[in-house]
This record gives sequence, C-alpha cells and structure tokens, in this order.
Amino acid sequence: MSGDVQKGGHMRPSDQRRRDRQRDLAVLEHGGRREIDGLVDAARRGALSRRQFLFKGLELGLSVSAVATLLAACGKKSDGASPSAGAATYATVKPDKVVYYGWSDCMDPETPKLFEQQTGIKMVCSAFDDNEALLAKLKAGATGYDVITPSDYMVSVMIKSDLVLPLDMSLLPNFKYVVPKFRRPPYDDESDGKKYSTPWMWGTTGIGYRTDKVTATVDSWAILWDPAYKGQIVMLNDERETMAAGLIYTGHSINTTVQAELDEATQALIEQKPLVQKYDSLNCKRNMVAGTPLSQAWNGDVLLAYGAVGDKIAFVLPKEGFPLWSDGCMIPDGAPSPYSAHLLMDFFILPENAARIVNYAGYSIPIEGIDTYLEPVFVKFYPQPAELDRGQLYTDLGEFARNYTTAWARVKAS
Ligand code: SPD
Repeated sequence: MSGDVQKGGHMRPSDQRRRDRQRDLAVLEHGGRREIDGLVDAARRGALSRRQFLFKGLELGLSVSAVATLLAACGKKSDGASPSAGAATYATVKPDKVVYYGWSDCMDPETPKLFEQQTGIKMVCSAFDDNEALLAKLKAGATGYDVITPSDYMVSVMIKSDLVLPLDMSLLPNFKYVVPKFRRPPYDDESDGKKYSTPWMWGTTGIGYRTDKVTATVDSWAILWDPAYKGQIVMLNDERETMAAGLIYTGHSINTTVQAELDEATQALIEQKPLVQKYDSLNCKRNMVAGTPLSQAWNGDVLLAYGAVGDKIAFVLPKEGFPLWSDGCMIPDGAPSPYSAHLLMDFFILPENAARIVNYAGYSIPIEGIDTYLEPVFVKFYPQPAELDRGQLYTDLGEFARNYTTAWARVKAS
C-alpha cells in the first residue's frame, strides 16, 4: 500500500494537502505564474465571475484549495465585488450590450431605444415566465444575463443561494427616488451589510374576466372551480401563484408550511384541472383579447387587455384574499457586465423612465414623483386601500419550498 493511502483506499487529509502544494508549485514553476497573476488581476477588476475564476484556476492545474486562497486574496466572495469588504465596486468599462431577462409584457418598446441613445449600450430583452424556472436556469450555470427580475421570495432565495452580486450603490444615484418603505424590503434586508436588489414592479394577482361572456358575479376564487365554465378557464403556469389560488380557495395562507394544508390545496387544483383550458403565464393579454372568459391573472396583464378591447374586460381581487407581490432587479453571478447592469437598473428608477414603463405594463414601481407622469387608465385596476388589507405577501419558505415544487408537479402531472 502506498504511504499516501489509508486502509480503505482514502488519502489522509495531510497527504492530500502536501500533494496539492506540490501540484501548485509545479504549476508556478512551469510558467503558470503570469497567467495566475492575470487571473487575479481580472478578478480584482470585476472582469471575472467567481465561477469563471474557479474554472480557469483549475484549468491552469491549480488545486481547489489554491484557487480558494487566491479568491480570498482578491477579497471576493462573488463576482466583481470589491477587494474591500462591504461595498462592491465594478470595472466601469462600457460593453456593447446589456441583457435584460424579465417577465413577459413588462418592457415598453421605448425604453431600450432611449437607454441605447443615452449610454451607447444596446439593451437586449428576453422573457421568463416563472421564478422557479429562472432559479433552475441560474443554478444550472446559465450566464449571459446582466439584469434579472425575480419576485420578493425569490430575491431572498437568490441571495441565500449566492447566485447574485452585491450592488455598488455609488452607481445607483437614482436610488434616492425609491419610496422609503421599499428601500429595505424584508426579502433584501441588508443583514450581511450588502444590498442586492432595486425595486421593480409590484402588483396583485386576481381574476380577469370577459364581461360579455361571464354573467355570474365574479367576486370569489370559487368561480374558477365552477363546472359551468369548463374549458373556459386559464390559470397561471406558476408554482407559487397557482398553488396560492388553491391555498386561498381552500382557506389557507399562500405561505403555509403545514403539509396537510398544502395537500388540501393540491387536491383542489387537481379537481379543478378538468375545467382548465391551459396553464399559461405568458399570454394573458392575448388570451383575454381572444375571448378567454376567466383567467387567473396579474393586474397589469388585464390592464393591457383592457387597453385593447375596453369594457369587455374586468378585474377582481377576490373577497377571500389575493397575492400581493413585488419584483426586484438583480445582477446574477456571472453577469457579463455588472457595470452596465447598474446603469440599466439606475435608468429604470429615474421617475420619468419608471413612469413610462408603468404606463406600458400596468403595474406600479415604487418611485417618488412618478404620479404626475401616469396615464389616467392606470388607476383602473389599481387596488383600493380597503382591498389592500386582503392582500397576502409572498415569503421565502426555505426548505419547505421543495414541498411546493412536488405539489405543483402533482397538479401538472394529474
Ligand atoms: N406580464 C407578467 C408580469 C408578471 C410580473 N410579476 C409576477 C409576479 C409573480 N409572483
């Protein structure tokens, strides 16, 4: 048996460390020092993500522990962060483009044009339809996105999963316009001394319906379980949102961590499924305009449909309660340009820019001074103060989130 290997075939930790040291020295002796210096320099300038740094270090032949030591020496926990603890700084080199990865139907066509005119950076947009899909994509190592817009609970999950970068607030001078109570939301509470998100849109989830097709009173989630509307109901295709409809319908919190309550909601959604024409989060406006009688819907999407066909469209926040959500803008770990991401996020929260986006998408962005720019139609589906009392905010469910994934998969597979 070799001196390095214990009984059972495992190497002793001290021997492993000795081997690693020998390997690292060999890399240095064989001309790797210049490349390693370049790597460290790139990391310090914010040009390399933590993951890229790791892969490149391993590619050079360094041991994992050497790469970790070098990362620590760069003062970095994650992408592009400053060598000094606390505040992050990023290389201020302008790239050709910035990639925005957000919810569908949320970006007015003028914003990319104006951003490019003002910064010289092309804004490229693409859409995701569900927080969990976004999470899975980033966990699988997807890169190429500069700005993402996860919702409340998912902002918290992204931070805990180390999938996003801390912000450099000196690159966000317009943050002063953010309505004070949205500056430090519970899902990004700066408990580690860092800030990871700027506010994006907030809104409600209720029932959109066609007044020319639904004659019954629409004031309860129960109508989405009414067999009279078999094949005329579209539900959101969204793990938390669709489960929330089932949970509120069965009398439970949208954040329950009681398995029996989740089971009850799951059963209700399984029983509802024969009535459901489809699960679809991307085409609410188009579906309603085309005549879908009943839709579980986000208020802004219903406002878009109202803009197209007027009073045939109505929206209700059911009497049993409804989800109140808020999305945030974040920079994923591995973003090609954290700097341009900051420029775009800062652009979004300038009052006239926020107002233009709100006027297009129909949601709210909590920015002071935008009211004067808002179009009157915007208030059409705006929740009234008395209605807001029935709203439920989403929270991060921690480990229990897995049970929602299982429950939602059961509904989809039933
Ligand atoms: N057009 C779709 C916009 C959706 C925005 N937010 C969704 C929140 C989900 N909890």
